Amino acid sequence: MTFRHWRRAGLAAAFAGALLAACGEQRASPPGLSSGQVILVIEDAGATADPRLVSEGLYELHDVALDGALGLSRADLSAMSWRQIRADFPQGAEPRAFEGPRLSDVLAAAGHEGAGARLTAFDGYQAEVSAEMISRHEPILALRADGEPMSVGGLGPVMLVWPRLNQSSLSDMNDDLWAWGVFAIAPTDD
Ligand SMILES: Nc1nc2c(c(=O)[nH]1)N[C@H]1C(S)=C(S)[C@@H](COP(=O)(O)O)O[C@H]1N2
Ligand SMILES: [Mo]
Repeated sequence: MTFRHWRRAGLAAAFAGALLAACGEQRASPPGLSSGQVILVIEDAGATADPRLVSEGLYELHDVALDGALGLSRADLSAMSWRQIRADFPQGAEPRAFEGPRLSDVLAAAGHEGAGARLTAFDGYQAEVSAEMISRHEPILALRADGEPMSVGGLGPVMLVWPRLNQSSLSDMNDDLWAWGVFAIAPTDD
C-alpha cells in the first residue's frame, strides 16, 4: 500500500468516526483518531480507556503504563505531516531515505508539546532523548525506508532516525539513540 493509500484510509476512518459521533454512538478511541491495529503507544496521554490496550505480552514485560495511554495505528501516524531524512544506519552504511512523523509532533498529539521521551523497543532496549535534542534536531519516527514500510522483526514498525548527514553538530553521532523496533514511548520532563 502506498503512503497516499494510508492517508486515505486515515481520512476514511476519521470520516466514519464523525458519522458515528453524529449518530450519538460512543467512540472507543480518542477524537480524530481511527481504529485499527495499534503499532505505537504513547504513555501518559490523558486518553480515555482504549479496549485495544491490554496489559499483557510486551506491554507487561517492559512495564508500559497503559492507563491514559494513546494507541496509534499506522493510519493515525500516516495522517500526520511527515519529514524525510536521508541518513546512514548503521553508522557509515549506504544512506537510505527514511520517512515518518516528527517525534515532537507525536508527543504534542499526546498532550506533551516540547517534552523529552523514553522510547522502548520489543527487545527491551530503551533510548532516552532530551527535550532539547528533540527540538534542536527534530528526529522522526520512521515508518518507511527507501519507500518501503519497515518490517516488524526488522527495523519496524517504527525507528527513531536523526539527520546526522545534514546537521554538522550530529556528524559524529553514534547509533545509541537510533532505537529500532519501537512500540512504546513515555514522555519525560527533561
Ligand atoms: N531495539 C534496539 N535498537 C537499537 C539497539 C538495540 O539493541 N535494540 N542498539 C542500538 C545500538 S547501540 C546500535 S550500535 C545500533 C545497532 O544495533 P545492532 O547492532 O544490535 O543492530 O542499534 C541501536 N538501536
Ligand atoms: Mo552500539
